[in-house]
Amino acid sequence: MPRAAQPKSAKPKQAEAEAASDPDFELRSLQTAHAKSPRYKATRDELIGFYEQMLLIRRFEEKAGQLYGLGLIGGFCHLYIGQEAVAVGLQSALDQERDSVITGYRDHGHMLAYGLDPKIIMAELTGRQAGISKGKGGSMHMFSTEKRFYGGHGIVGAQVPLGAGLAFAHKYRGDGGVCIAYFGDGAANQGQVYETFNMASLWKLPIIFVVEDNQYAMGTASKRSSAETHFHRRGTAFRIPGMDVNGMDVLEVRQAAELALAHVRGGNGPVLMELNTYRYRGHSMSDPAKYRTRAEVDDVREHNDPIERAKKELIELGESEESLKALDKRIRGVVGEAADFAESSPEPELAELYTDVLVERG
Ligand SMILES: Cc1ncc(C[n+]2csc(CCOP(=O)(O)OP(=O)(O)O)c2C)c(N)n1
Ligand SMILES: [Mg+2]
Repeated sequence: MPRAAQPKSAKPKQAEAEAASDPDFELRSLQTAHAKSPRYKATRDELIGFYEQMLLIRRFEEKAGQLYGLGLIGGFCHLYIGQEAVAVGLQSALDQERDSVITGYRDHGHMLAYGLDPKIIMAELTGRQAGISKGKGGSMHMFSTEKRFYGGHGIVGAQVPLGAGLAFAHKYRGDGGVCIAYFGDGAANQGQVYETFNMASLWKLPIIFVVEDNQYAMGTASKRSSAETHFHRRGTAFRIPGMDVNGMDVLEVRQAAELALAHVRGGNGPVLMELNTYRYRGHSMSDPAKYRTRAEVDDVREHNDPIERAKKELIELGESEESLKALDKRIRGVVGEAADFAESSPEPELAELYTDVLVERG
Protein backbone atom coordinates (compact mmCIF):
# COMPACT_ATOMS: atom_id res chain seq x y z
CA MET A 1 0.00 0.00 0.00
CA PRO A 2 1.47 3.38 -0.91
CA ARG A 3 2.48 5.53 2.04
CA ALA A 4 0.52 8.70 2.65
CA ALA A 5 2.26 11.52 0.84
CA GLN A 6 4.10 13.87 3.19
CA PRO A 7 3.72 17.58 2.45
CA LYS A 8 7.14 18.32 0.88
CA SER A 9 7.76 21.41 2.93
CA ALA A 10 7.03 19.86 6.36
CA LYS A 11 10.58 18.81 7.24
CA PRO A 12 12.48 21.88 6.06
CA LYS A 13 9.93 24.13 7.83
CA GLN A 14 10.49 22.28 11.07
CA ALA A 15 14.26 22.51 10.62
CA GLU A 16 13.97 26.21 9.85
CA ALA A 17 11.95 26.80 13.01
CA GLU A 18 14.49 24.88 15.09
CA ALA A 19 17.31 26.84 13.50
CA ALA A 20 15.59 30.15 14.18
CA SER A 21 15.28 29.37 17.88
CA ASP A 22 18.88 28.21 18.19
CA PRO A 23 21.25 31.20 18.34
CA ASP A 24 24.26 29.03 17.58
CA PHE A 25 22.78 27.21 14.59
CA GLU A 26 24.78 29.27 12.08
CA LEU A 27 28.01 28.42 13.85
CA ARG A 28 27.43 24.71 13.37
CA SER A 29 25.53 24.70 10.11
CA LEU A 30 28.54 24.39 7.78
CA GLN A 31 30.13 21.61 9.80
CA THR A 32 26.79 19.76 9.92
CA ALA A 33 26.41 20.09 6.15
CA HIS A 34 30.02 19.03 5.62
CA ALA A 35 29.67 15.94 7.81
CA LYS A 36 26.59 14.88 5.82
CA SER A 37 28.38 14.82 2.51
CA PRO A 38 32.12 15.14 3.13
CA ARG A 39 33.65 14.14 -0.22
CA TYR A 40 33.66 15.82 -3.61
CA LYS A 41 32.43 13.60 -6.42
CA ALA A 42 35.26 14.08 -8.85
CA THR A 43 35.28 12.76 -12.37
CA ARG A 44 38.27 10.58 -13.24
CA ASP A 45 39.82 13.50 -15.15
CA GLU A 46 39.38 15.87 -12.21
CA LEU A 47 40.95 13.35 -9.82
CA ILE A 48 43.88 12.89 -12.22
CA GLY A 49 44.28 16.68 -12.22
CA PHE A 50 44.37 16.83 -8.40
CA TYR A 51 46.77 13.89 -8.29
CA GLU A 52 49.06 15.53 -10.82
CA GLN A 53 49.16 18.81 -8.90
CA MET A 54 49.87 17.09 -5.58
CA LEU A 55 52.61 15.03 -7.20
CA LEU A 56 54.11 18.15 -8.76
CA ILE A 57 54.30 19.78 -5.31
CA ARG A 58 55.86 16.67 -3.78
CA ARG A 59 58.48 16.17 -6.49
CA PHE A 60 59.24 19.90 -6.54
CA GLU A 61 59.77 19.96 -2.77
CA GLU A 62 61.95 16.84 -2.87
CA LYS A 63 64.10 18.53 -5.50
CA ALA A 64 64.24 21.75 -3.46
CA GLY A 65 65.46 19.67 -0.51
CA GLN A 66 68.25 18.22 -2.69
CA LEU A 67 69.29 21.63 -4.04
CA TYR A 68 69.37 22.96 -0.50
CA GLY A 69 71.67 20.08 0.47
CA LEU A 70 73.95 21.00 -2.44
CA GLY A 71 74.15 24.59 -1.23
CA LEU A 72 72.25 25.97 -4.21
CA ILE A 73 69.44 27.31 -2.01
CA GLY A 74 70.40 29.59 0.85
CA GLY A 75 68.56 30.98 3.85
CA PHE A 76 65.43 29.38 5.22
CA CYS A 77 63.51 26.72 3.33
CA HIS A 78 60.31 25.17 4.70
CA LEU A 79 58.99 22.19 2.76
CA TYR A 80 55.30 21.36 2.29
CA ILE A 81 55.66 17.58 1.84
CA GLY A 82 52.64 15.80 3.39
CA GLN A 83 50.34 18.83 3.21
CA GLU A 84 49.74 18.82 -0.57
CA ALA A 85 46.01 17.98 -0.44
CA VAL A 86 45.29 21.18 1.50
CA ALA A 87 46.52 23.68 -1.09
CA VAL A 88 45.29 21.61 -4.04
CA GLY A 89 41.83 20.87 -2.64
CA LEU A 90 41.19 24.45 -1.57
CA GLN A 91 42.72 26.34 -4.46
CA SER A 92 41.14 24.14 -7.14
CA ALA A 93 37.81 25.53 -5.90
CA LEU A 94 38.85 29.18 -6.26
CA ASP A 95 38.09 31.54 -9.08
CA GLN A 96 41.59 32.60 -10.08
CA GLU A 97 40.26 35.65 -11.91
CA ARG A 98 39.08 37.33 -8.71
CA ASP A 99 40.02 35.43 -5.51
CA SER A 100 43.23 36.04 -3.56
CA VAL A 101 45.54 33.92 -1.46
CA ILE A 102 47.99 34.75 1.33
CA THR A 103 50.06 32.41 3.48
CA GLY A 104 53.15 32.08 5.67
CA TYR A 105 56.67 30.98 4.83
CA ARG A 106 55.74 27.38 3.86
CA ASP A 107 54.54 28.73 0.57
CA HIS A 108 55.92 26.87 -2.47
CA GLY A 109 53.01 24.41 -2.60
CA HIS A 110 50.40 27.16 -2.61
CA MET A 111 52.09 28.81 -5.56
CA LEU A 112 52.31 25.58 -7.51
CA ALA A 113 48.66 24.80 -6.72
CA TYR A 114 47.82 28.17 -8.23
CA GLY A 115 49.43 27.15 -11.50
CA LEU A 116 52.53 29.31 -11.18
CA ASP A 117 55.43 28.14 -13.31
CA PRO A 118 57.75 25.77 -11.34
CA LYS A 119 60.72 27.32 -13.17
CA ILE A 120 60.24 30.79 -11.71
CA ILE A 121 59.56 29.38 -8.24
CA MET A 122 62.74 27.29 -8.33
CA ALA A 123 64.65 30.29 -9.72
CA GLU A 124 63.43 32.31 -6.73
CA LEU A 125 64.59 29.59 -4.34
CA THR A 126 68.06 29.72 -5.85
CA GLY A 127 68.11 33.54 -5.77
CA ARG A 128 68.12 34.17 -9.54
CA GLN A 129 66.96 37.20 -11.53
CA ALA A 130 64.28 35.10 -13.27
CA GLY A 131 62.68 34.24 -9.91
CA ILE A 132 59.19 35.40 -9.11
CA SER A 133 60.54 38.04 -6.69
CA LYS A 134 63.60 38.74 -8.89
CA GLY A 135 65.73 36.51 -6.71
CA LYS A 136 65.52 38.87 -3.75
CA GLY A 137 62.83 37.13 -1.73
CA GLY A 138 63.83 33.49 -1.64
CA SER A 139 61.72 30.71 -0.17
CA MET A 140 59.65 32.79 2.25
CA HIS A 141 58.93 35.85 0.14
CA MET A 142 57.28 34.81 -3.07
CA PHE A 143 54.66 37.12 -4.46
CA SER A 144 52.58 37.54 -7.61
CA THR A 145 50.14 40.44 -7.78
CA GLU A 146 49.18 39.24 -11.26
CA LYS A 147 47.91 35.95 -9.81
CA ARG A 148 46.62 37.64 -6.64
CA PHE A 149 49.06 35.61 -4.54
CA TYR A 150 50.15 37.97 -1.77
CA GLY A 151 52.99 35.98 -0.18
CA GLY A 152 54.96 34.39 1.45
CA HIS A 153 55.37 35.93 5.03
CA GLY A 154 58.12 35.14 7.53
CA ILE A 155 56.49 36.67 10.59
CA VAL A 156 54.26 34.04 12.13
CA GLY A 157 50.59 35.09 11.88
CA ALA A 158 51.30 38.41 10.12
CA GLN A 159 49.48 37.25 7.00
CA VAL A 160 46.18 36.93 8.88
CA PRO A 161 45.41 40.66 9.32
CA LEU A 162 46.88 41.30 5.87
CA GLY A 163 44.43 38.74 4.53
CA ALA A 164 41.58 40.65 6.17
CA GLY A 165 42.87 43.73 4.34
CA LEU A 166 42.71 41.86 1.05
CA ALA A 167 39.17 40.74 1.89
CA PHE A 168 38.25 44.31 2.77
CA ALA A 169 39.52 45.37 -0.67
CA HIS A 170 37.35 42.70 -2.33
CA LYS A 171 34.32 44.00 -0.48
CA TYR A 172 35.12 47.68 -1.00
CA ARG A 173 35.65 47.24 -4.72
CA GLY A 174 32.68 44.89 -5.02
CA ASP A 175 34.72 42.53 -7.22
CA GLY A 176 33.10 39.39 -5.77
CA GLY A 177 36.48 37.95 -4.72
CA VAL A 178 37.21 35.93 -1.60
CA CYS A 179 40.54 35.80 0.22
CA ILE A 180 42.00 32.59 1.60
CA ALA A 181 44.36 33.30 4.49
CA TYR A 182 46.37 30.25 5.56
CA PHE A 183 48.18 30.00 8.87
CA GLY A 184 49.57 27.28 11.12
CA ASP A 185 48.49 25.69 14.39
CA GLY A 186 51.28 27.67 16.10
CA ALA A 187 50.19 30.96 14.55
CA ALA A 188 46.64 30.22 15.71
CA ASN A 189 47.70 31.18 19.25
CA GLN A 190 48.60 34.73 18.30
CA GLY A 191 46.63 37.74 19.49
CA GLN A 192 46.51 39.42 16.09
CA VAL A 193 44.58 36.44 14.74
CA TYR A 194 41.70 37.12 17.15
CA GLU A 195 41.70 40.86 16.58
CA THR A 196 41.33 39.99 12.90
CA PHE A 197 38.52 37.50 13.57
CA ASN A 198 36.59 40.23 15.36
CA MET A 199 36.92 42.82 12.61
CA ALA A 200 36.35 40.34 9.80
CA SER A 201 33.17 39.02 11.39
CA LEU A 202 31.91 42.47 12.38
CA TRP A 203 32.36 43.74 8.81
CA LYS A 204 31.31 40.43 7.21
CA LEU A 205 34.48 40.32 5.16
CA PRO A 206 34.78 37.75 2.36
CA ILE A 207 37.57 35.68 3.91
CA ILE A 208 38.24 32.03 4.65
CA PHE A 209 40.65 31.53 7.50
CA VAL A 210 42.47 28.23 7.07
CA VAL A 211 44.42 26.70 9.94
CA GLU A 212 46.79 24.14 8.48
CA ASP A 213 47.17 22.00 11.59
CA ASN A 214 50.26 19.97 10.72
CA GLN A 215 50.49 19.11 14.43
CA TYR A 216 53.73 20.96 15.11
CA ALA A 217 54.97 24.51 15.45
CA MET A 218 58.73 24.13 15.00
CA GLY A 219 59.52 21.44 17.62
CA THR A 220 56.38 21.85 19.73
CA ALA A 221 53.41 19.53 19.27
CA SER A 222 50.13 21.45 19.12
CA LYS A 223 48.76 19.54 22.11
CA ARG A 224 51.65 20.89 24.20
CA SER A 225 51.11 24.50 23.17
CA SER A 226 47.37 24.84 22.59
CA ALA A 227 44.63 24.73 25.21
CA GLU A 228 42.08 24.12 22.43
CA THR A 229 43.38 21.92 19.63
CA HIS A 230 40.02 21.86 17.83
CA PHE A 231 41.03 24.96 15.94
CA HIS A 232 37.77 25.24 14.01
CA ARG A 233 36.01 26.10 17.28
CA ARG A 234 38.14 29.14 17.86
CA GLY A 235 35.95 31.48 15.84
CA THR A 236 32.88 30.79 17.97
CA ALA A 237 33.43 33.80 20.25
CA PHE A 238 33.37 35.99 17.13
CA ARG A 239 30.41 34.19 15.56
CA ILE A 240 32.52 32.71 12.78
CA PRO A 241 31.32 29.24 11.73
CA GLY A 242 33.96 26.52 11.80
CA MET A 243 34.66 23.43 9.73
CA ASP A 244 36.76 20.43 10.72
CA VAL A 245 38.31 18.91 7.62
CA ASN A 246 40.55 15.94 6.84
CA GLY A 247 43.44 17.70 5.14
CA MET A 248 44.92 14.39 3.95
CA ASP A 249 42.02 13.73 1.55
CA VAL A 250 41.96 16.05 -1.43
CA LEU A 251 38.33 15.25 -2.23
CA GLU A 252 37.22 16.09 1.29
CA VAL A 253 39.15 19.35 1.18
CA ARG A 254 37.62 20.29 -2.16
CA GLN A 255 34.08 19.56 -0.98
CA ALA A 256 34.56 21.56 2.22
CA ALA A 257 36.04 24.43 0.19
CA GLU A 258 32.93 24.62 -1.96
CA LEU A 259 30.65 24.86 1.07
CA ALA A 260 32.82 27.52 2.66
CA LEU A 261 33.07 29.53 -0.54
CA ALA A 262 29.31 29.47 -1.12
CA HIS A 263 28.79 30.75 2.43
CA VAL A 264 31.31 33.56 2.07
CA ARG A 265 30.26 34.54 -1.45
CA GLY A 266 26.69 34.73 -0.13
CA GLY A 267 27.72 37.76 1.92
CA ASN A 268 27.62 35.89 5.24
CA GLY A 269 31.10 36.83 6.42
CA PRO A 270 34.11 34.67 7.27
CA VAL A 271 34.50 30.92 7.77
CA LEU A 272 37.21 29.25 9.83
CA MET A 273 38.44 25.94 8.46
CA GLU A 274 40.70 23.55 10.33
CA LEU A 275 42.65 21.36 7.91
CA ASN A 276 44.10 18.38 9.74
CA THR A 277 47.33 17.44 8.11
CA TYR A 278 50.96 16.48 8.79
CA ARG A 279 54.39 17.58 7.65
CA TYR A 280 56.81 14.76 6.95
CA ARG A 281 59.96 16.84 6.90
CA GLY A 282 61.41 18.99 9.65
CA HIS A 283 60.12 22.48 10.32
CA SER A 284 62.80 23.86 7.99
CA MET A 285 65.82 22.29 6.34
CA SER A 286 67.89 22.88 9.48
CA ASP A 287 65.58 20.96 11.83
CA PRO A 288 67.07 17.77 13.34
CA ALA A 289 63.47 16.65 14.23
CA LYS A 290 64.32 15.19 17.63
CA TYR A 291 60.84 15.93 19.01
CA ARG A 292 59.08 13.03 17.30
CA THR A 293 59.84 9.45 16.40
CA ARG A 294 60.60 8.09 12.95
CA ALA A 295 57.79 5.58 13.56
CA GLU A 296 55.25 8.39 13.94
CA VAL A 297 56.18 9.87 10.55
CA ASP A 298 56.28 6.45 8.86
CA ASP A 299 52.87 5.62 10.23
CA VAL A 300 51.28 8.67 8.55
CA ARG A 301 53.18 8.02 5.30
CA GLU A 302 52.02 4.42 5.23
CA HIS A 303 48.41 4.86 6.25
CA ASN A 304 47.35 8.40 5.51
CA ASP A 305 49.35 9.80 2.63
CA PRO A 306 47.22 12.14 0.47
CA ILE A 307 48.93 11.19 -2.79
CA GLU A 308 48.75 7.44 -2.15
CA ARG A 309 45.07 7.81 -1.26
CA ALA A 310 44.31 9.54 -4.58
CA LYS A 311 46.42 6.98 -6.46
CA LYS A 312 44.51 4.08 -4.91
CA GLU A 313 41.23 5.67 -5.91
CA LEU A 314 42.42 6.26 -9.45
CA ILE A 315 43.38 2.61 -9.76
CA GLU A 316 39.94 1.63 -8.47
CA LEU A 317 38.47 3.88 -11.17
CA GLY A 318 40.35 1.90 -13.80
CA GLU A 319 43.53 3.95 -14.21
CA SER A 320 46.52 1.69 -14.91
CA GLU A 321 49.73 1.54 -12.85
CA GLU A 322 51.66 2.15 -16.09
CA SER A 323 49.87 5.40 -16.92
CA LEU A 324 50.41 6.67 -13.36
CA LYS A 325 54.10 5.74 -13.63
CA ALA A 326 54.30 7.66 -16.91
CA LEU A 327 52.66 10.66 -15.23
CA ASP A 328 55.22 10.56 -12.41
CA LYS A 329 58.02 10.40 -14.99
CA ARG A 330 56.62 13.43 -16.79
CA ILE A 331 56.35 15.40 -13.52
CA ARG A 332 59.93 14.47 -12.60
CA GLY A 333 60.89 15.84 -16.02
CA VAL A 334 59.08 19.14 -15.37
CA VAL A 335 60.79 19.48 -11.98
CA GLY A 336 64.18 18.54 -13.45
CA GLU A 337 63.75 21.25 -16.09
CA ALA A 338 62.82 23.77 -13.39
CA ALA A 339 66.00 22.89 -11.47
CA ASP A 340 68.17 23.15 -14.62
CA PHE A 341 66.58 26.49 -15.45
CA ALA A 342 67.20 27.76 -11.92
CA GLU A 343 70.81 26.60 -11.85
CA SER A 344 71.67 28.08 -15.23
CA SER A 345 69.89 31.44 -14.77
CA PRO A 346 71.98 34.51 -13.90
CA GLU A 347 71.96 36.09 -10.48
CA PRO A 348 70.28 39.52 -10.13
CA GLU A 349 72.22 42.57 -11.29
CA LEU A 350 73.65 44.64 -8.42
CA ALA A 351 71.31 47.51 -9.38
CA GLU A 352 68.40 45.23 -8.37
CA LEU A 353 69.37 45.92 -4.75
CA TYR A 354 67.80 49.36 -5.11
CA THR A 355 64.48 48.40 -6.72
CA ASP A 356 61.22 47.59 -4.88
CA VAL A 357 62.65 48.85 -1.59
CA LEU A 358 60.60 51.04 0.70
CA VAL A 359 62.67 53.90 2.07
CA GLU A 360 61.16 56.22 4.67
CA ARG A 361 62.32 59.82 4.58
CA GLY A 362 62.78 61.40 8.00
C1 LIG B 1 56.28 36.50 15.36
C2 LIG B 1 57.18 35.32 15.18
N1 LIG B 1 57.48 34.56 16.25
C3 LIG B 1 58.28 33.48 16.11
C4 LIG B 1 58.81 33.17 14.88
C5 LIG B 1 59.69 31.93 14.72
N2 LIG B 1 58.90 30.86 14.11
C6 LIG B 1 59.00 30.63 12.79
S1 LIG B 1 57.98 29.40 12.32
C7 LIG B 1 57.40 29.15 13.87
C8 LIG B 1 56.39 28.08 14.13
C9 LIG B 1 55.05 28.30 13.52
O1 LIG B 1 54.34 27.10 13.45
P1 LIG B 1 52.95 26.96 12.74
O2 LIG B 1 52.18 28.21 12.85
O3 LIG B 1 52.31 25.72 13.26
O4 LIG B 1 53.30 26.77 11.18
P2 LIG B 1 54.09 25.58 10.45
O5 LIG B 1 55.55 25.94 10.50
O6 LIG B 1 53.80 24.32 11.17
O7 LIG B 1 53.63 25.58 9.05
C10 LIG B 1 58.02 30.01 14.75
C11 LIG B 1 57.75 30.06 16.19
C12 LIG B 1 58.49 34.00 13.78
N3 LIG B 1 58.94 33.76 12.56
N4 LIG B 1 57.65 35.05 13.94
MG1 LIG C 1 52.24 23.83 12.42
